[in-house]
Amino acid sequence: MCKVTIDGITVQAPEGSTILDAAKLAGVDIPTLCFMKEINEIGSCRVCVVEVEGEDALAAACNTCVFDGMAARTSTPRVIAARRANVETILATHRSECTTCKRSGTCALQVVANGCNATDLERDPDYKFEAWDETFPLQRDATKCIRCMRCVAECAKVQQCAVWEVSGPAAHRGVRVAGGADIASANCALCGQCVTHCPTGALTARDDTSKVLAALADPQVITVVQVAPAIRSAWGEGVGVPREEATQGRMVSALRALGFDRVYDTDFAADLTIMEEANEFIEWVKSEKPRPMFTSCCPGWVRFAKQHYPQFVGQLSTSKSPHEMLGATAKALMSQEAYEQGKRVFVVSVMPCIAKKYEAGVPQLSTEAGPDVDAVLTTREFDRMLRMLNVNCADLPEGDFDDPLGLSTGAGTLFGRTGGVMEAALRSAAFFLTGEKPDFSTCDTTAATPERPWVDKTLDIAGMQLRIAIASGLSNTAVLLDALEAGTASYDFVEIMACPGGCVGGGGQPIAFNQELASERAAVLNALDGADTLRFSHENPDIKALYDRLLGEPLSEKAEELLHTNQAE
Ligand code: HC1
Ligand code: SF4
Repeated sequence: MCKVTIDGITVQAPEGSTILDAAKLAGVDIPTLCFMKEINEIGSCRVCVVEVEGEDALAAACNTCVFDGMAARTSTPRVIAARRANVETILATHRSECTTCKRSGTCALQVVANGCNATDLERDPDYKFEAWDETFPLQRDATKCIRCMRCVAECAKVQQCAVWEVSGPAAHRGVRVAGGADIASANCALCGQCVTHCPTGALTARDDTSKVLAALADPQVITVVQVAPAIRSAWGEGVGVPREEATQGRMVSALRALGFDRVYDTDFAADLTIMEEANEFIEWVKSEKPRPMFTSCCPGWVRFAKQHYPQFVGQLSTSKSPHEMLGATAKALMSQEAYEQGKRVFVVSVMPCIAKKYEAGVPQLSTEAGPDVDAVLTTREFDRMLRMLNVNCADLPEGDFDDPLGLSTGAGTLFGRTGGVMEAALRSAAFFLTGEKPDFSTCDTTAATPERPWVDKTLDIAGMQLRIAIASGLSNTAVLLDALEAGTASYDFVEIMACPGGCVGGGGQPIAFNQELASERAAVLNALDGADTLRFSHENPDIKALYDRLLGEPLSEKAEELLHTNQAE
């Protein structure tokens, strides 16, 4: 232990702690910008500088280790002046347009600049605008990049994709797509983790709100909105409604207040996915097909598999992801009547995800009624629309989803967190195999470790020993896939989610600087599941009604036509 004094407060800090760690123990807040614990500790922004007694140079608190007897001051006039000068250097090449920037209000640079009174600016007007494909779901504005390297580290270390690099001649050195590639061909999984870890507005998602507003204003269009499981855990964050008041019912009323004609629930379609996927899995385990079968509802994972592990693509479930299933079903049920009225159906998905914007445009994910989904909004765009239309979210009444695609079970809700698809699928698969409700939970699995960063379990179902595994985050996924490839791990069924923690931690979720909120949001979904009277997808009465009315039975010809696709194509 080291005895360390920060601003006159003495604490005992473990050997190897940084000044930032010790300050935390002392309850002293030091601003940071580029720092991400264990991911980006390069001290490049110099915002966290402090004065260490007996040393001439200021030290970066994020990567300077403490020593026994160290005394540091975090807000001397010299520190404040240096911090302000460092921030002003960043601002000199940053195109500040805070009134219109998408990150206004959640921008870490804005907060730090305000906090150190950085007002006396000499701006470099020679902003480096760089061409970018405006149709791509991931957008980048180089004039707002502050070269903190957080995206570089997040993409390479947490998501294994290494899309970004620092390159260019000295005067124009900056973050670029690696190898000078254009982003569309750069093996980006579209997980959006670089966006949620960017401190400024340099990285954003393509904005599709105008497209949706145009559909809402068109009297010839019947607008259908559906909302992903994870949205109900986070939508209040961007409109200032506390988590306990940002209920599912208020979320439904908020969507109705935006003017959508039908408000449906992707959770319903998650139950539908389970009907198909659980039966697909049962057929799989009874066959000689290669193991494991992989879930395929996360498009970031599907892109990653196609880009980096094509040998496993043929083992992806053919069940479409829930929002695609809901879009296809809504259009199958509504298009004829709409056509007779001279109208068309327009399906909008509100998703915590950027890759869903890509998925909606995949040609195979359409039927004769057109694309399953016409537009995808992230949670942030949903919140932006609520602010645009001045919806007073805190005062909204509790609303109910519309029939017949609105009723869901707790199993469907669990899709939004890591392990949820597996849990929902096994609840029903076990019932289909044994005729009895299982009493196991996939939550009760082995613990993940850095060397083995996934969880697994062997289940005894109907006399079969079924080995399952769950991973989230693409670096973790890569370790699991390498183990499968090497034969050091072997499973029957594997769930992968590209974003750490699953969709609750998705790249389209509201951004809170340096806070990882996935577990807090997952707790909301677990509570909804626990409180639900229906907790098995196959017990959803509206799912049964849909099979009676339209689909026949799971894996029927009609179900294959509407609800399945070939990801290997
Ligand atoms: Fe997800 Fe899914 S759970 S992919 O993680 O299968 O985005 O929430 O909507 O479609 O249901 C995301 C979340 C979401 C689909 C479902
Ligand atoms: Fe990397 Fe994901 Fe960002 Fe693509 S979206 S650049 S894979 S972090």
